[in-house]
Amino acid sequence: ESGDNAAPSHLDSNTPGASEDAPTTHQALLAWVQQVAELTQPDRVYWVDGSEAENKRLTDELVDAGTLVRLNPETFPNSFAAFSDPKDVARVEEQTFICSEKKEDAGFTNNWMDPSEMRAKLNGLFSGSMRGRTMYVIPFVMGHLEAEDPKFGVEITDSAYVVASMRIMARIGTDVLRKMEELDAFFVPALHSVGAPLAEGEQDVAWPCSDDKWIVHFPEDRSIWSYGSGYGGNALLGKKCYALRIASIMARDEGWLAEHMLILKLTSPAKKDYFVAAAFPSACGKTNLALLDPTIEGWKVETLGDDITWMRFGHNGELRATNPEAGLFGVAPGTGWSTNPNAMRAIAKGNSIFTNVALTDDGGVWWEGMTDDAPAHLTDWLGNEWTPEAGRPAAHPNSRFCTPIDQIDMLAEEYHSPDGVPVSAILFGGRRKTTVPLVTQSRDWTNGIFMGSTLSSETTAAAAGQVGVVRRDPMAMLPFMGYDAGDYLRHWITLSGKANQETLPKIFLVNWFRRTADGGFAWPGFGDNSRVLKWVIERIEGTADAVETPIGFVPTGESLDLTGMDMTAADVEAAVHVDPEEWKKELAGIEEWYARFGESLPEDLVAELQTLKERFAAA
Ligand code: GTP
Ligand code: SPV
Ligand code: MN
Repeated sequence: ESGDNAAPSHLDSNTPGASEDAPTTHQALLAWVQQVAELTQPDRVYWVDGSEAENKRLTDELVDAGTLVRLNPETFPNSFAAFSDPKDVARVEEQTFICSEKKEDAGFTNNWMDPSEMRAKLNGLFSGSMRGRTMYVIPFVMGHLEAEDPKFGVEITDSAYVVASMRIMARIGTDVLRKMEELDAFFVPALHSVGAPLAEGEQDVAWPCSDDKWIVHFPEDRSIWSYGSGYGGNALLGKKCYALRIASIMARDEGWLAEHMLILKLTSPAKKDYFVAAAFPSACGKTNLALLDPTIEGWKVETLGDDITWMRFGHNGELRATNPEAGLFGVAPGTGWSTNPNAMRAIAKGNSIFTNVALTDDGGVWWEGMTDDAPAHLTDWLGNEWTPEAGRPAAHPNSRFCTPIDQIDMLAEEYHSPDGVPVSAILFGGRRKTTVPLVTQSRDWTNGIFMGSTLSSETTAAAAGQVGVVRRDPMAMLPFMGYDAGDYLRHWITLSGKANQETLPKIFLVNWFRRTADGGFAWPGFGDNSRVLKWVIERIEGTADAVETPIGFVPTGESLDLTGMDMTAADVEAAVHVDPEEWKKELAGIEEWYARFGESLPEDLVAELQTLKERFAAA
C-alpha cells in the first residue's frame, strides 16, 4: 500500500489525502510532494480534486476561520469577501527575483540573487513554515488540457484561500492530474507558503502572512517559490509567476510569446471578425477593453481574455493567440454599471471571491465607481464604519474580484478552442497624462516593437510602492519578463521571421489617459474606445485616413467615428497631437531607458531610435 508513497512520519496517516494514499502514480510529483512535506512539516497533506463538494467544504471552513465572509446569497450567490492584512495588498516587485545561473540572463529589469544562495535562504524560510496547517496540492494546467502541448503546473500551498482562488483562475484537479499521469508530463513545481506557521494550540488569524516576502523564480528548472504573501499575483502562482515569468522563458526556448495582454474579438457591420490583442500595464485598462460595450452602431465585441495571452505562429504563418487562464482577477474600483456592465453582469452571477472591497449593510459588496452614488453606510475594507463623508476610499485601490471567465455573457466561442485565434492587430498602451497620442499606428513590425519597447506608464496600486510615477514598461512586461530584457525584445523581432508577412499583425500605440489643459481626460475612454478599434480595423483594411507624424500615423479629426458624441474633430486633433516640445523630453527619456540595456539592446531598435530622432529634426 504505502511503498514509495510512504508518508513522512510526522504526518497523520489517518488524514484522508495524506501522501500515503496520494491519488497519483506520477513519480516525480509524488517525490516532490513528499520532499516539500518533509521541509515544511504541515499537519496534513491534502490533494485538491477541484470538485464542487470540495470547494463547498473549503469555503465553509474559510468562513468558520473568518478568512471569508459569505455574501448575501440572493444578490451574490456562492460568493465571498476576504480582507487581507493591510501589509499584503499587491504584488511586491522589490521582493520578486529571477534566479538564473548567470546574472546577465536575468537582465537589468529583474532582481537577481545567486541561485544556490537563494535556495539556501528559501530552504531556511520554508523549513517548518506549514506547521499547524494543511498543505494543499493543486494540479493545474495553464491553457487547454486538450492543447497540443499542455502546460502543467502543481501548486503546493498552505492557504485554502489560494486553493479556492486557483479553482476560479485555472483548470485544476483530478482531470488535470490524470492527464499529467497519462503523459508522464513535466510540471512546473510552484511552492507557496504564507510563512506563518502555527504553534501547538495557537489561534490563527484571518489573513496569515509574513513581513518577509520572497517571490522567486528559477529559470533553469522552471520552478517557483513564493513565501510570505497570500495576495494575487504573489500567491496564485499559475498567473504572473507561471503564465508570464516562467512561460516567457519557455516561449523564448520554444519559439512563442507569453504576454501581458487581453484578447478580444471584434465583428464589423459587414460581419467580418477580427481579433485584437492589447498589452497595457497593471491597472491600465485591459479588463475594461476586453469587456468593452461598443458605443457605435453595428460593431460587436466579444471577450477571449483580459490579462494574459500566449501567442505562436500557426502552420500558415499567422500569429495565433490563446488565453491560458480560466478566470478574471479584475481591479474592482472603477468597474461599474456605467463603465463596465459586462463585468458587472459576470460578477452578479456569483461564484466569486472579492478581496479588500467594502461590505454593504445587506451583505453585498461595494467599491468606488461601482455605482454613481455611494451607499449611505458601509464597512470599509479595513473593517471600519464608513460613510460618504469619510474622506477616504471604502475599498482598497487594488481590491479585486475573482470570477470564472465563462460567466461573461460576451465570451467569444473561440475562447474554448485550444488552437486560438489569428491576431490582426496588437495594441500597446500606457497611462500617460501628456505626450502620447490617443492612438498611433506604427510604420511596420519593427517600428511597432520599438513602440512596445519604449512603452511608458504611470505606476498604479497594482504593485506595492509609489503610485503615479512614469516608468518605462516594455510591452507592459517590466515586472513579468523572466529573462534579459534585450533578449526579450530580440525574441519579438526575430520571431516575425516565422511569420507570413501578409498576415503579420499591425501594431498600434494607444493612450486612454491623456489629459487636457483643464485636467480632464482628452478622451472619454471605456465604451468609446470602440471608435479607436474601428479606426484600427479601417487602417488594416486601408479605408481610414491618417496623418503622418514623426512617431507614426495618427487619425485625422474626421477619421474617428464621433457619431453620438459631443466631441468635435478639433478635440480629436488635440487628443492625437504630437507636440515637438513634449517629444524632445520623451526622446531624452527613451535614450536614457535604452542606455540601461547596454550591449543587449537589439541593433534594429537602436536604428529605430536614430530614425525617430532624425524625423523630429527634419520636422
Ligand atoms: P490588471 O488586472 O492589474 O492587469 O489591470 P487591467 O489592465 O486589467 O486594468 P483595468 O481594466 O482593471 O482598469 C484599471 C483602471 O483603469 C480602472 O480603475 C478603470 O476604471 C480605469 N480605466 C480602464 N479603461 C479606462 C479608459 O478607457 N479610460 C479611463 N479614463 N480609465 C480607464
Ligand atoms: C497585475 O498586477 O497585472 C494583475 C494583478 O493582473 S496580479 O494578479 O496581482 O498580478
Ligand atoms: Mn495584469
